[in-house]
Amino acid sequence: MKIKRALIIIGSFLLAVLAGCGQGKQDLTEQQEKPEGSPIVVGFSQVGAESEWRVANTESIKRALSEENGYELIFDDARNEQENQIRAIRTFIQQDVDYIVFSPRVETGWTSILQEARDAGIPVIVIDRDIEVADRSLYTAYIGSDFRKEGDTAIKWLEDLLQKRGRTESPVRIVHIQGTIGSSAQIGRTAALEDALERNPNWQIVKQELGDFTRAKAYEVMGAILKETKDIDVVYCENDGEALGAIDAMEEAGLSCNAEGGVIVISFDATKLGLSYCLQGKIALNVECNPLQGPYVAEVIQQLERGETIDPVRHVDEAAFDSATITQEMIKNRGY
Ligand code: GYE
Repeated sequence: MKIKRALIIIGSFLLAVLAGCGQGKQDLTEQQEKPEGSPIVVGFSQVGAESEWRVANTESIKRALSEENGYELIFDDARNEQENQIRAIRTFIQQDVDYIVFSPRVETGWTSILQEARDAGIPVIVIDRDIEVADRSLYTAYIGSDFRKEGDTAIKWLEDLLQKRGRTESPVRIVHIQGTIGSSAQIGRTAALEDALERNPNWQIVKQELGDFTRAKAYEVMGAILKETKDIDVVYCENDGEALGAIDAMEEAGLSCNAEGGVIVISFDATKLGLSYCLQGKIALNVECNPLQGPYVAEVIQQLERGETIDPVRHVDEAAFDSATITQEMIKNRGY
């Protein structure tokens, strides 16, 4: 049964319970009962379409929250602007949707709009990147990745490889191409590298540049770096798009990308395209970041509809792919 409907039917007792969970409508006087069997209305603010990962994420949400599955999805693409996301969420509140789902561009700056959603009694589910708010009860659930863990997986792999090769003292020259600054994906993946720099004094950052999670930007910044130096051991890219752009630029400059004596490229996402580069050996390690979050969102909504307690934080399962062991089979069965 829908939350709004349940509130109307069961009245103040259930309201008190739900209000205690920070999820119920605060003011019942203006609520209209919805006819039985009407769809669950969800407003979804997607950050943009900057990468293959993002496109797969959008598709997954659309597929899970489809009309056939009993939803009416109002989709908004924020074109990578936080202001647009805030505007979209405000519109969802005005439309009195049943749930708001959004994938935040950056972690900060959400408190007031989430207060508005809470005042309207609309549960908010944050997906993909997380947010930072003093009051955690401003959102009902978070579904996404553990980005710090992803970064640590990549770094541990690099440390092991360099250790095996006896590269513990000679300088290891690293180019770092970052994702959208202030996004959880950037923060976690960057933090893992920065911590590793502290414990590996022979690791040196040649350049740290902004790639904004796009192939075009990474191609541009990598091209500029290569005009200054080609003495590079590792390129740490914060997603597949950036890795592909950096590889394009390196190959044009005559560098070879591979873990066996060439430039070691590290990437995140493990999209089909990214993994095909891994299979060719051009991406040495690709850490998976699972964009297929639609089924998880649908599950949380269904649990809330049934009035069940939900997991406030849900991290999706993720693996990593090494160019030395990846097979065509692994890529073939991939959903994105
Ligand atoms: O890695 C990148 C996308 O937030 C996990 O954003 C996401 C990142 C993903 O554009 O490709």
